[in-house]
Amino acid sequence: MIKTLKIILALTFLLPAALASASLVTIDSTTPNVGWNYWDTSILNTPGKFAYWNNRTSDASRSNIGFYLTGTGAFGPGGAYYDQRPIPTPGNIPFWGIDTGTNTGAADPRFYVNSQTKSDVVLKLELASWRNYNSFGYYFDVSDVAHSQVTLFDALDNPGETAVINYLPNTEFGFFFVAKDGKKYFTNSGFNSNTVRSEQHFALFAETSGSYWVAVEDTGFRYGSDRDYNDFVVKITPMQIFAPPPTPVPEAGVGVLFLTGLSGIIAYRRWKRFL
Ligand SMILES: [Ca+2]
Ligand SMILES: [Ca+2]
Ligand SMILES: [Ca+2]
Repeated sequence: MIKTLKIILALTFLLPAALASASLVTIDSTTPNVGWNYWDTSILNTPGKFAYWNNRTSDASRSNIGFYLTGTGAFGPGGAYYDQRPIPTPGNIPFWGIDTGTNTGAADPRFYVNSQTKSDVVLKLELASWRNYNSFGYYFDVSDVAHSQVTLFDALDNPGETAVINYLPNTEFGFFFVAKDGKKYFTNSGFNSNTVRSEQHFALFAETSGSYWVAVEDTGFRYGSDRDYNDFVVKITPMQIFAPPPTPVPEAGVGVLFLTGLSGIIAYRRWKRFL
């Protein structure tokens, strides 16, 4: 009995922690029918199938963002980009987009992020002939896009370099990208340069850990784009900056208990009754 209760107690502590990390970042969008899309690695065998980022690339074959995240194709053992694979490999994690109806798997033309913390950003991949020219950042005032842009990585930054997104309390923010040809892209694609307006050049993938990946396509869809979304890829990890104060332990002598929530306290009291 005690053993079972200990397991319940352990799960009670783990669950709020998991929920807390998952809720550090939310996605803001007013587009109908959007949500997280789950995908099977088999779609990668058929370019154009299901996901808007699943296309034939002009880099080494089988290297779009789906192959990168799953460490397969050109990112698998013996592949042309094996040494650029992510470690650990996040796998076929869900992407943000239309998730119901006839357009399931299509891009959401407008989305923002809302984070409860500041975040670590790591530049992970640049598979693009424009890699020494492109730049990337975020905009923190969606009503004043022109004056609220913060560049995180400029043209000569390379994979492995890091940056930080400052804590933006209760603020929607988006990402922007400036390509070699001067075209500018935003996660709200209505702000894009004239000739590429409303094209979604970002793909957002989420890990259960709370980290997320932003993958960018750097070429306008009417200007020879291959829509492989591997041209510029970052991993973003929210950092918990406000630790809740520790809850006083009601009685001494039962060991050190890290009770962080009401459910933990209730579980503890129920456990005590069995002693
Ligand atoms: Ca670069
Ligand atoms: Ca591309
Ligand atoms: Ca590419």
